[in-house]
Amino acid sequence: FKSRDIERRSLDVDGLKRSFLEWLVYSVGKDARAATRRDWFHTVALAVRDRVVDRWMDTTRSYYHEDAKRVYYLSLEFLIGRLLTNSLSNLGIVDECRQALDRLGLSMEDVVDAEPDAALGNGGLGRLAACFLDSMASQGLPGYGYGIRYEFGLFEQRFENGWQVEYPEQWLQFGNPWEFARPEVLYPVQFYGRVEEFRDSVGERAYRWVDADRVLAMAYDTPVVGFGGETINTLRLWSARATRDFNFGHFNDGAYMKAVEQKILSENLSRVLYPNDATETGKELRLKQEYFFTSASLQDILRRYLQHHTTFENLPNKAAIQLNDTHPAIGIAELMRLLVDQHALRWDDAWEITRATFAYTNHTLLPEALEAWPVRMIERVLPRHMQIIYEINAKFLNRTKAKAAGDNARLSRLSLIDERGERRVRMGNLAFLGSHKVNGVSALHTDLMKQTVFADFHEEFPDRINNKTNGITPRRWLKQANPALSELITTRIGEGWISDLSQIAALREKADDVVFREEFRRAKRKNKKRLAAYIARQTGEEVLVDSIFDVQVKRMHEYKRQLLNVLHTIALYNEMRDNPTVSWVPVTKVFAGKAAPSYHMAKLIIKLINDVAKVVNHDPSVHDNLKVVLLPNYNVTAAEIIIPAADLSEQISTAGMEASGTGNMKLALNGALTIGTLDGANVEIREHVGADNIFIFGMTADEVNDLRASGGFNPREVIASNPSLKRALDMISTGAFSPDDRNRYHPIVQALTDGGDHFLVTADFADYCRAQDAAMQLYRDPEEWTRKAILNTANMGWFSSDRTVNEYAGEIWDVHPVKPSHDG
Ligand code: 26W
Repeated sequence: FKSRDIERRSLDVDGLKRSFLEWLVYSVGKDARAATRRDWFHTVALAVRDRVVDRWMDTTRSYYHEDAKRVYYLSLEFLIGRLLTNSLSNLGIVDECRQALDRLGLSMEDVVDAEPDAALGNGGLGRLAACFLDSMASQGLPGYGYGIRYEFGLFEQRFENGWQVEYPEQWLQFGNPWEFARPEVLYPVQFYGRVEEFRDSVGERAYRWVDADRVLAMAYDTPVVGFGGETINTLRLWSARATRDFNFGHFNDGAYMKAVEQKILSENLSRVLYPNDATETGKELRLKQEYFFTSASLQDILRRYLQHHTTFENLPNKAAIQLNDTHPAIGIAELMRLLVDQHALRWDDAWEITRATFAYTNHTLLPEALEAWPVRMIERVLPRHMQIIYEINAKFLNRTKAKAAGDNARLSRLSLIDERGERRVRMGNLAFLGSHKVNGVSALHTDLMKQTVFADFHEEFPDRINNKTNGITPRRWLKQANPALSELITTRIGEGWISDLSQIAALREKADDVVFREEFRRAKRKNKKRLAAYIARQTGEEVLVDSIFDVQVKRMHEYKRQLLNVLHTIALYNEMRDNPTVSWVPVTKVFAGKAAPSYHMAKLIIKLINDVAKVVNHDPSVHDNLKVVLLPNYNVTAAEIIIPAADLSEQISTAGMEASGTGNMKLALNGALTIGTLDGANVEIREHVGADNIFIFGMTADEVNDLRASGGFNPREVIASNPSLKRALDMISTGAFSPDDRNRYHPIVQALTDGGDHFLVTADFADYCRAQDAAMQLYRDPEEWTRKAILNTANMGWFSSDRTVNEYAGEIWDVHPVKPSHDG
């Protein structure tokens, strides 16, 4: 027993190898001859998990013994991607594992590639949550992630005839070696029913929620390995389980099967992630998902708190709950319900505790993304919560200044209920009111929050809104994804940058070192070869490694303006055809991203990119100087291959519309130069990397605002005055890229012309082309390009999510690192 015990912890090559063989036989149930790559992945993951478990329990025990204040990050999305390389790297045993596999005749890459990508998120918001988990664990902060264990993650995207087609993402199909099922951690969550009023023991009016349907939330825990392996935190995801209680009426009716069917249906709650990024559909199942995981998480948080406390006044000193957008905002009403109805607190005390415990992060200002649930729906699904929301609203509106001033318009804007049309609950207002701090995710976005959606609330509560500019984890996005560059960096400045990215500033002086530049280019070239091979495998297209890799990877959305990039591509194609004797800088346009399945315009843009690629890539008159590729199924795993290989990073949203962006940070950290608008965090990236080392173009957020306020502009005039834009648009509209269906792109052309060009694509086109030309000219001078690329990497230290999380910890959560004791 003792020796096996040691075996499970051993971090050397021999110990790992013996563990692998043991796990393969006794847990996977195969011998080495019969094992598939997937069997080996499961084997290695289980052996690595062994190396984590003791430290995980130590960490949890230390938090418990110190009764440390914890932070709970409530998020409907965690876009974590693969975990094997991440765990090995944070444990510091990548090489040992590679050697152990080598001795077994296996390739580490093959084993790593057998892991499915955990895509429990749509895009930026979900990935941010995953970066925060890594940063909290890496800094010893007592942070828990709470979310849903979706059986199906974000859909798998394939292209069929150039169109996006969605397939279910069955990431759990072959089991998940990282998670621990906790069948004993089970909480009831109710829906529907009605509210009964009664008199409590002291004769006060009280309420209970009765005749409700019940579902159980069952916990699955995944260890979150911090860098260095000191702290191992927990990501707890809830899965819906049917209750065992039966409706006896059904038995008597002989409807046993019907009763069982109802139970089975209740498990649909955790079946699938909604694939909408920034469009709210108002579906009842979605509301139920939000309440399901929020209620289970709050019950769990209170249970943990009550291990050390008997009253609730200390809850805000022991728990900080961060709402990742409004998706868990119903938690404010739920905590009130738990405190008032179940624990008999007085309303005002409960409200004070609730507000001191919650904080809310806003991730978008797009009106179509702001959650507003119909009152009728909440009344039906969560009747007691609707009452509580009314009560919160009444008390708030009664004491606002607007009331005194008789400013009814302002009162109705502050109200939790939107009374225009069908009455709806504004979840953003609820989240704001129920939180002690509300933050935006970049300096510009936070300013715009104060000026737009939350202007009235900001006036009412001037200290509540604050900024926390997003960040990214340097472990996954530099160390793991870009071994070539990270090894080079470490040879020059040591490895302190991995846990303190500000140290990467030491590379600044290396920008003038001709030898370092050569090595930096060599690392980039290696990554570009890797991407070229990936492109060939995925699309069959051969691209020039020496071309500019011009990369736009993100969700497909009109505001992100992939169309602007496509129009430039077509204009460049025309120029190259018109001037075949000019020596062009070869360009490879790399696109990747998913469209929401119901977002027809975004899907049409995908088809357009594929159609343009087909024409351009097969036109011999451009001599391979231009290639266009749209990579399928963009996810964290694909990002790890694409981002380190990029030369140019496209961050070209209409100013004022991208809350922050985080892909912009990943690309710049990996030495890509940004071409972008002054939107989101691009503004701060420019400040850090220097205006000389970034290509900024286009209207500012203020200019966009003014233009729209003054009644917009006439895209027809802009188009008529720009021949290359006119020609590109004419080609699209006359079917040059869609000879099989010449009207296919009518909706796109329409939106850019008579539709008024809401996203100002035509308005920014000329300046975008100017910036693109400047980038192409600079690329002709490899030394100068590399110098700027190095300065990008060197100046991105501030954008570490360690810095972001520390700001949250100090200014919102008041949580502090805990050093786990590892001596039992
Ligand atoms: C279904 C409704 C809905 C509404 C909003 C789904 C998803 C959202 C998210 C807020 C969209 C999102 O991911 N926002 C992104 O958040 C990132 C992290 O803060 C920012 O970097 C991006 O700019 C922002 O678009």
